[in-house]
Amino acid sequence: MNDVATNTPRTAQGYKSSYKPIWCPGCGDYAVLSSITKALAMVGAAPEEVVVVSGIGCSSRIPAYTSCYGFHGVHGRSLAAATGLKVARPNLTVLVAGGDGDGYSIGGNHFLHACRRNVDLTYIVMDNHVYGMTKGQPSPTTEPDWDSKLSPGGTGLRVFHPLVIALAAGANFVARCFSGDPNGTAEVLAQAIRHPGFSFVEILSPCVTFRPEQREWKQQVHPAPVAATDDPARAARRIMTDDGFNIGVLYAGNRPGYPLRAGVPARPPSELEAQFEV
Ligand SMILES: Cc1ncc(C[n+]2csc(CCOP(=O)(O)OP(=O)(O)O)c2C)c(N)n1
Ligand code: SF4
Repeated sequence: MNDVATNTPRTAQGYKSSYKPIWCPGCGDYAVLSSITKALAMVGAAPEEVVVVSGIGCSSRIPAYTSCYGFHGVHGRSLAAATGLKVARPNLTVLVAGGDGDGYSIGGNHFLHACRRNVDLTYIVMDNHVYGMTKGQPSPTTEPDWDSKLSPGGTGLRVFHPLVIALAAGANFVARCFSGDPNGTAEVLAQAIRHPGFSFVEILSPCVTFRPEQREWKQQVHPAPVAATDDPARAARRIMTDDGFNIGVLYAGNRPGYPLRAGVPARPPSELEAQFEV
């Protein structure tokens, strides 16, 4: 984590903006927003020293609902923008938020390389196994037999396994959470923010509109039966053989993060603009 902790006691409310979220009633993302603001209060980072970067999707609306700086970017490109930001301004706490379509489909390549680079970021994916914003197309984490108007009979495609892929690609912290457990999720997010290097937190967050059956996740999730390991191969084996509903920190590694040069003076925007004048 970067050096932004202060002695000022902070409340989750202090990280919320005045904009009212427009998610569907019952969407899991409301609780994720609340967990993010709780985690930031636990960490104690000043809102003006935190940036929330996102792509496009229902979940990617998160930055607007926080009082931190925000960047609502291009679909699938949040990690590229966040990596550049963190390298240029290492003293900022940078969170990246989005959906499974945004992060694993169009953004899949950035996901792999963000894990590999191990820049000190916290990547939060609200996984609802569907493209919510564009009205219910299957995503890389959609079950192969999910039958819908847009995928009659199911896609038949094997699902993408984000947690194991993150481990193989070099992420330094891997966790799975459930939006219906906002306090537990906030604790994990606070750990993820404090952990150096690239932290990946996958949050099962139901899309009640296009996947109403995901309301049952509440009965299916359970705490991971063993503590987090620092051995990526062991973590991968555990994740490959679990039921997909183990909640908690699953891997906390010690790989050195991408070297960041703290203290590099920020350049005025006019100087940067001058470089791109044609
Ligand atoms: C380059 C580009 N391609 C496609 C889209 C259309 N698009 C917007 S959101 C979205 C999917 C969002 O799904 P997901 O990331 O899973 O987030 P959710 O809405 O479920 O939270 C797509 C395909 C776009 N905005 N830009
Ligand atoms: S469409 Fe789904 S993901 Fe989007 S706001 Fe509604 S419930 Fe949430």
